[in-house]
Amino acid sequence: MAYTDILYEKVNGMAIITINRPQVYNAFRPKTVRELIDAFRDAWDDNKIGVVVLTGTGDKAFCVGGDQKDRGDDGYSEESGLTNGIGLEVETLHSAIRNIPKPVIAAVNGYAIGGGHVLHVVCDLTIASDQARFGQVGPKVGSYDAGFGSAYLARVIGEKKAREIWFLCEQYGAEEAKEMGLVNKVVPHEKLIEETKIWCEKILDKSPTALKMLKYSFNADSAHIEGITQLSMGSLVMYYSSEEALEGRNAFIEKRPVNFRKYRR
Ligand code: S0N
Repeated sequence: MAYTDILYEKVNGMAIITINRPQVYNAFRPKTVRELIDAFRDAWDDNKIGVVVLTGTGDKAFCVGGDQKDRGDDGYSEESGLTNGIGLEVETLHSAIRNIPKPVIAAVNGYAIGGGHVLHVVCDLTIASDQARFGQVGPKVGSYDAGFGSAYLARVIGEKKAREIWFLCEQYGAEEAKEMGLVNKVVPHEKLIEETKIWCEKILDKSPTALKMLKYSFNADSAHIEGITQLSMGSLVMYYSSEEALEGRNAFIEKRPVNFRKYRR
């Protein structure tokens, strides 16, 4: 597959996948998600690869979720040609990140927001630049991820904090994210890739089979969330075509305050 939306390189046992849409803060469209799945598949199949890094181009953003400018009135299906779901294969991407039998490290270089935040949550480890910002925005823009994005997040940082993140839609700095247990390490911005590679080297020194079995055993305890994700995406496609959800998308695109209060009647 020829990539336009991501960069993909393999160096000394590491596969580095970079979301490359800086003009929209590395938001993803259907093609981006397909390319990410393809790259994870390639890293999965390549026995020389022992660890995968997911990051974003530039200083501003890791990924800010679905591209709101590409979102139609009933999801993203026009562009993707998909007949099911919201038109973005995010559930397949989440499964690829979770099930690839090698550790995946998110190197968060800026905003990790919305669906972009969920991507780092499902990675095995997260190393954050001190400039990184974390948060969910679904209830502000007429969307939600009620699978790994919420149920698994609650396992990582606890129910109260996970509910706060989704219900208030605020942003959190890197140090605060570390205190919550949302990231493993915070490093000065300019050291992010260097430190991530040091972690990769440490992982590459370890037994690949032991790492694979440990990853599978960690996953087993939360595997049922995949079913919740499928239900979530199935309901999201219906929600996306509602006037209420479109108010969220339109307010963001039109750069105006959102008015969800009119739907509380
Ligand atoms: C990222 C934010 C906080 C940055 O704010 P800041 O610094 O004030 O910059 P802006 O001027 O707002 O943005 C800079 C430029 O980037 C564009 N842009 C930003 N985000 C997006 C986006 N998601 N899609 C398209 N363009 C984006 C801005 O428009 C601006 O460009 P110009 O100047 O040309 O207008 C802030 O921008 C922000 O909050 N963005 C919204 C993020 C967002 O809505 N993400 C989608 C969130 N969705 C969910 O959370 C739903 C659940 C979910 O994760 C999911 C699950 C399954 C499938 C899809 C999704 C999904 O993500 O939709």
